[in-house]
Amino acid sequence: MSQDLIFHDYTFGDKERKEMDHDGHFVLPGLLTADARKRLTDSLVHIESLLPEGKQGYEPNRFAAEFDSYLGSLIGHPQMLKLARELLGEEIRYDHCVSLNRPGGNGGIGWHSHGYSEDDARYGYVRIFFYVNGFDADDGGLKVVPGSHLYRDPKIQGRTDADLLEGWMKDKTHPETGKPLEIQKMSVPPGTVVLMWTHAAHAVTPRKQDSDTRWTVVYGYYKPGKDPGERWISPEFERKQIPGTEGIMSPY
Ligand SMILES: O=C(O)CCC(=O)C(=O)O
Ligand SMILES: [Fe+2]
Repeated sequence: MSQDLIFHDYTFGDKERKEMDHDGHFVLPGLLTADARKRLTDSLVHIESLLPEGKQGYEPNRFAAEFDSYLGSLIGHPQMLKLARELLGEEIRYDHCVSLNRPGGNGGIGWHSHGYSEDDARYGYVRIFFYVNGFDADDGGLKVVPGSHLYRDPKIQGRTDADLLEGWMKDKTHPETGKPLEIQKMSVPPGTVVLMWTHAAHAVTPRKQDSDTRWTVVYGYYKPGKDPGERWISPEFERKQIPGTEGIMSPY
């Protein structure tokens, strides 16, 4: 491989696939190589340094791959493409690359889901989160509701856990088991990659005041054929020739 490896070896076979389809997400603990973690941290520090000068509507965090060549190079990295294709099939498109750095005191984010192809489950959309330095459940920690993605509801909302429990989750069960849906609070080691179907309910707990920054970046890919809505990609970047991205930058 001409590029440096970003992932250690991993297994994503039938069993793992079933688990992802059942839960809505799949965790690959410590998947990122030490080299990738180092370079990602440098890139995410770089993005953070650009924020004060950032232009509204074209923010360095929201268009992160356009402001940092290493982050841009990962869109078409052979291991990234292999992973995205294992999830979505051969035909894939890039949607966005957003830095999700959360410094000490960051408030996290409330419960929500995202959308794509609500009417046809054959068209998948996946977020690939790189949790470069990991997180603890109570410190910038990702929370999920296994099975919530099966409702394909792009508008799940809840400010707090209680809001979600009394709101969207009320009386809802896992469509495959019939058991009540439950909130799951995750803790993951450095270098963890989390895969998540777009309709999965998720939220993030606040980062503690005295904690260091949680370094995170996410890449979104989907199976083309449906309207992807507004993609966070500039027309210039869509046309840019980045090795490995041939054919995956257009919306359809
Ligand atoms: O910061 C995170 O861990 C999750 C952010 C998020 O909800 C997203 O990128 O869709
Ligand atoms: Fe989200």
